[in-house]
Amino acid sequence: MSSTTSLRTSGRRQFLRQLGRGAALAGLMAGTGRLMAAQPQPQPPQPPPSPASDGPLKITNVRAILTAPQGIRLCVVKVETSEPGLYGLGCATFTQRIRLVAAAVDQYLAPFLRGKDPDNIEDLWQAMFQSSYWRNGPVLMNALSGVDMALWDIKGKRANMPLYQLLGGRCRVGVPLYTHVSGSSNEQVEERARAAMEQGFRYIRVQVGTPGNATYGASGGRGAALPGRELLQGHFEGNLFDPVLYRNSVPRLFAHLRSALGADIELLHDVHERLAPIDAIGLCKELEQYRLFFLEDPFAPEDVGFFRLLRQQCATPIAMGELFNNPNEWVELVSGRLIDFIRCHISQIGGISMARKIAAHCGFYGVRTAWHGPGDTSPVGHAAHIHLGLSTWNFGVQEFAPINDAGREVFPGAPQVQRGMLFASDRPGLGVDINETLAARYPIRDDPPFDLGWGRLRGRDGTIMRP
Ligand code: GCO
Ligand code: MG
Repeated sequence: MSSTTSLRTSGRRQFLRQLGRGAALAGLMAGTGRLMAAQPQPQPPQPPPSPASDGPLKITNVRAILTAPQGIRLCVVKVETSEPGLYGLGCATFTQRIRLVAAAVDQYLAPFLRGKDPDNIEDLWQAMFQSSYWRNGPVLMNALSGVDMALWDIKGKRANMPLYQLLGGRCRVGVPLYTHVSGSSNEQVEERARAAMEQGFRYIRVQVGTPGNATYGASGGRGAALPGRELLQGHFEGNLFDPVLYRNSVPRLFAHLRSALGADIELLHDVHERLAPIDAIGLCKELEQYRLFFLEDPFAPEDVGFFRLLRQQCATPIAMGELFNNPNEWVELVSGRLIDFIRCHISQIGGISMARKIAAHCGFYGVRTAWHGPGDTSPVGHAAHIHLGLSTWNFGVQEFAPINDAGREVFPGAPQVQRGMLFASDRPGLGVDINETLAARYPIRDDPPFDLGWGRLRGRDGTIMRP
């Protein structure tokens, strides 16, 4: 071997070691010719040691914690560091496929992250994102988001500041929430909406069931009673949903609520992508007179092309985004001013780092934030919403699902609602902890009725409907 070849070979080895990737990657990339061009890299300057430890701060472990204190399966990522007692938490809840997220965290991200500097959040984000080559799917994005939030939590703890301070400081005192109100009749929805108003909520999402129809977000039966149900027996399992019954029930609900509750309360509604696009357009037009705060998910993410048509026809404010996980899904919807509220699930999109970028992008186009905050968000995730909500000027409203006593025990510092708002504590970082001993007392269950409930909504002729 000539000395030049040996120099090149040893430089290449050093390069691979620096990348921490080894022979497998070399094999994968051998055909590209990129490695042949690699020259020995100069060593980067060493970062100053962390004041609280002997050497530079390092990630020592990363793991997924699965728990279900409220019966809903939650995934929290814990990132531990070389500084004793310094760790961060993030929400990675994709409840429908939660064990896959845990595997992505434990088996892929943990070995990738161990030994790295937790301070370099953006760099680690990009490295994790690129590390699977195929990217932007919900499993990997949830895993990455959980780590991202945990890194921000660590940074807040290191700075000894609540996270909103690092995100630019407060734009408001608290974060106004919308609450969910549903019922099996318009009168029941009205009664429950009044109770929510008495508790101080100024934004209320209303959903009404129609008897026997498996309407999203409302009681009224799982579809068993709809005439024609027996035709499906023996052919298909599932819950019956009739879009016509649903479509007709919504304007009646809003007519009732506006006459009963007046014009001053903000009302919202979630279509949950359940109508054919043209029917959703018709619904938006009919609802315009009731002045909704927003109507959510009128179209499925696959049908975003209809937003332009909708915009030309009515001024019902539109919220969209909980199913998004790829920038291609929101960039042009926002810059085209085709929606009014972005409501991504922040553990689907890349955590706090990506949520900040989205919020900033939206700010230029008059689009406000309304991050997705259903029951399948951990208290750690809800806390992230508070810090984003406090520090984002173009904030709109925040969704929140109540946390029960078990949830509060498992997650000390879990956010508390006061008069329809959430407030940040002065604890550093996200401000929510996890008691792992208690979390283990609420193990997640593989839950066939829940798991199989998704993907078996059927129309009267047995056709699969959107969830
Ligand atoms: C909402 C959502 C949720 C989702 C749920 C899926 O607006 O709150 O639509 O209820 O259906 O998060 O797991
Ligand atoms: Mg929704």
